[in-house]
Amino acid sequence: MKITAIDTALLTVPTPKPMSLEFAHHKLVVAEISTDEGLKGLGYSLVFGGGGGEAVLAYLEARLKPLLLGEDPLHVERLWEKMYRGDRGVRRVGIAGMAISALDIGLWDLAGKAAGLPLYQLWGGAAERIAAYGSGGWGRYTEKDLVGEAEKYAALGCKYYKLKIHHPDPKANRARVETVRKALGPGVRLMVDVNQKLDLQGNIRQAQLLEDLDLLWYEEPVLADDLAACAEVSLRIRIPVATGENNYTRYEFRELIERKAARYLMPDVCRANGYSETLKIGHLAAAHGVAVSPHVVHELSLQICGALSNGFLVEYMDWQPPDLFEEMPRCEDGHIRVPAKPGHGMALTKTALQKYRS
Ligand code: SMN
Ligand code: MG
Repeated sequence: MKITAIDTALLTVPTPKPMSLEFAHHKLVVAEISTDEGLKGLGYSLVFGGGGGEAVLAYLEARLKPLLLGEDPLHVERLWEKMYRGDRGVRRVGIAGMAISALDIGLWDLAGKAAGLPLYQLWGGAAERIAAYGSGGWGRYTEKDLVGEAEKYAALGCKYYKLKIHHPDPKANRARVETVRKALGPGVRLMVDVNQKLDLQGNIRQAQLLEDLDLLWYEEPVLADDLAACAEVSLRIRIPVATGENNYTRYEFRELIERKAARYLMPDVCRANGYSETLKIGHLAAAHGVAVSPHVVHELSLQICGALSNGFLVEYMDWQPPDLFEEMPRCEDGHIRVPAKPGHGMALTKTALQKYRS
């Protein structure tokens, strides 16, 4: 089989309320890989909030696409290496990592379709239904928005809900967490997300104020670049730390593991150089008894959790308009079934490209 064309597009997709209070839209960098045998693979990278989407597309088009044209798509590992080693002066993080991710996801979609298997089964098959946590709780939400969103996920059976703690006053963050906890009751456990906004002392103070609330995890305490600081937070606070959505390679995750910087690792398949690298990160984590809870894009991440015995929760953000994908995996009883179609199972609707093209 040979790759004959890669058609790309940048989609700008509006978000619903209350998410729109924080982000008006997200962008999707889409790559459809065609072959001489008629089989096609869909790859995309979700650019949350949209910032940098144009650059991801430009790097993919100019530097990566020429490396794949004419190649056999079933040699995914070999093609991943070719892309990863293509520009040694550009580290495969940030924009370049997101561009490789889109193509790697498209190559795996093709491989799954060629094998006639959903990816989680091709990769070993650990589970076909994955527990999901409701996620959102952004800083611009009022308490009413916050509780409304949390209750919506609880009504779908989700046993966990994650909110942001972005207020500069740690007591205000505590009050928001308490409000949600009171509204949901003991049946739903909470997680909090700092999104890199604090330093070591700030985290120690904030975490102390939250310690009695039985939180499942305390997320991304410090700048994602500073793995040493994350390790120090992990050592000094009593809530388990989760991190990884802004870490990109097996090497960064190895260091997070070695430094015992987190109890939960959260690679993002659209950032961390695709399914190929995320699977390696997942297996590395398994060797150290660390759980993997992939970051957002649950529709794609389900395949990773379904393939890993140390796969934990998928992050469920229900924001996609119904005319974007043909079928969006739905949450029932707090769980989402891994798509059973060959490949990753996701397809854009016939109208999505026209309607959302930037
Ligand atoms: C988050 C940040 C940026 C994009 C999507 C989601 C957030 C999370 O940190 O973990 O949900
Ligand atoms: Mg986060």
